[in-house]
Amino acid sequence: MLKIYGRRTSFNVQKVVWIATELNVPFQRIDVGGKFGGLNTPEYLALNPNGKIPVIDDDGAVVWESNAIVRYIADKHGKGTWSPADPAKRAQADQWMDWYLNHLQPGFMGVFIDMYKVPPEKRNQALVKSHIQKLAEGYTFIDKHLAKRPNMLGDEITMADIPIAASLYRTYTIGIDVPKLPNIEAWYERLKKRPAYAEHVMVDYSELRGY
Ligand SMILES: N[C@@H](CCC(=O)N[C@@H](CS)C(=O)NCC(=O)O)C(=O)O
Repeated sequence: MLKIYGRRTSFNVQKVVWIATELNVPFQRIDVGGKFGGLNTPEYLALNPNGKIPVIDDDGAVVWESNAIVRYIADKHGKGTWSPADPAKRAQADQWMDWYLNHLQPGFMGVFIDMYKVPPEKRNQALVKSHIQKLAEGYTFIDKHLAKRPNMLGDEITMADIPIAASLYRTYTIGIDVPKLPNIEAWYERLKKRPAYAEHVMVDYSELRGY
């Protein structure tokens, strides 16, 4: 059976359990990281020498880096649906997953790490402001894209949606001002109705707050 290593409050673990659940893939999730620790043991480092979560062990197929895992699960269990069969569409899915990493994640994770995890008096406000600005620019770009289609690649949800869509829950609950973006807001409302998104992405992360 597919084993997914990583605590449920980890954003990068959430991407993986979300797609596995959407595709009805049975899995066992093992709590490691954060308050559970366990990332520095020889056994864990043999699985993921990078010492981070998530990592999967799918009957001997070991993969780490959450976007690579999302692609693996989509290719194995959702070819033609969550992983587009058409090479051009597949490349566009990769394009948006890579765009997320390079253009949205720095602002998104920056807000989380430099604002949420830091006590208010220790925050670098200029740095936090620049993360929020970058995040707003990224979402404004996506909002224009979504004006013409309901999901990143068109009518159907695919793996291209996973990283950007997963970021929305924290963005809208973390306590920052986000510009009014109607297409993103409508997309988020649709996502919240997906049982797998509600169960695995809309997870209380308040234990990670750095008071
Ligand atoms: N690029 C990696 C990032 C992995 C990462 O930084 N994971 C964080 C959690 S989101 C982690 O392992 N934190 C240490 C911990 O939870 O103890 C991925 O996408 O998988």
